Amino acid sequence: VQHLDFNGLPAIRITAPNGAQATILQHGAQVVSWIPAGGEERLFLSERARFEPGVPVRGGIPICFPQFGSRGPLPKHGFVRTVSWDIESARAGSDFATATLVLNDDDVSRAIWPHAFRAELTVLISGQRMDVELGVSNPGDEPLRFTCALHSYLATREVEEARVEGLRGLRYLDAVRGTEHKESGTELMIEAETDRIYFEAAKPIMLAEPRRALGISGENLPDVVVWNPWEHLSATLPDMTPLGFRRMLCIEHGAIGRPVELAPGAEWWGRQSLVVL
Ligand code: TA6
Repeated sequence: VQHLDFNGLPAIRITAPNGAQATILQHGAQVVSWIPAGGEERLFLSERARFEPGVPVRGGIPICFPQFGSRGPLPKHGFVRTVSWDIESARAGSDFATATLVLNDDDVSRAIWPHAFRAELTVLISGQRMDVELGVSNPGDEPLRFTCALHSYLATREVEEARVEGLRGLRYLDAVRGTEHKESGTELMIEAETDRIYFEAAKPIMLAEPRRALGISGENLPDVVVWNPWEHLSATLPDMTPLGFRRMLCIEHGAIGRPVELAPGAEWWGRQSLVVL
């Protein structure tokens, strides 16, 4: 376990004995790099990402909480992605490494969202796999209600050559057009701006590229967002390079369609797992 400065922000790097490695910023508890054992970087991080307190970092796995997107009164994607989390623990075992970061409510959070909460982000890497788990507990005396997502920017060599499999038959919201559909294809290809929320995706998803593939599965995170800004939207994002959109595809498990309700004293967790296939 190594503490480091990552473009000016404090981070920790966990490395398993088999060489698998992940780097997590305290800013947003955001995973910004994952390299499986003997492999290559699997997360996209924009070359123009900004690394400043209060600003979201473009790439890696931002945590959207307690609101996904603009589906409510809070700032877009909530507020935990732009504040500093504490490192609770980090260690390596015989074939894994893990770290947990925590965030509790404080004056700043209560001014935005007037609730007591405790959030924990645990990253566990083994050879070819990374589990990212968000845990939330309600220490207050009123119910908590939230939506969330693990907004994973997966690296692609060339997004137009990638296919997303495992979505067939799912109901989805096409957020580019504002229309609802049922997925009829066995493979989704990314050839234009794509922003979809697939609901109740029970089966694993696969991101297939020529000569490599990644399996993506969720537990307690029933919905899956697929997002690529493509050329025009990307050009309006100052933290993306002109060709950056070709090197990424966001596939994000979340609890979006049905908010999570936590009674006083209750706990919840949701996990997304990435596996090199
Ligand atoms: O997850 C998809 C999405 O909600 C898109 O609509 C897009 O706006 C994206 O997130 C990125 O949001 P951001 O606030 O990080 O620019």
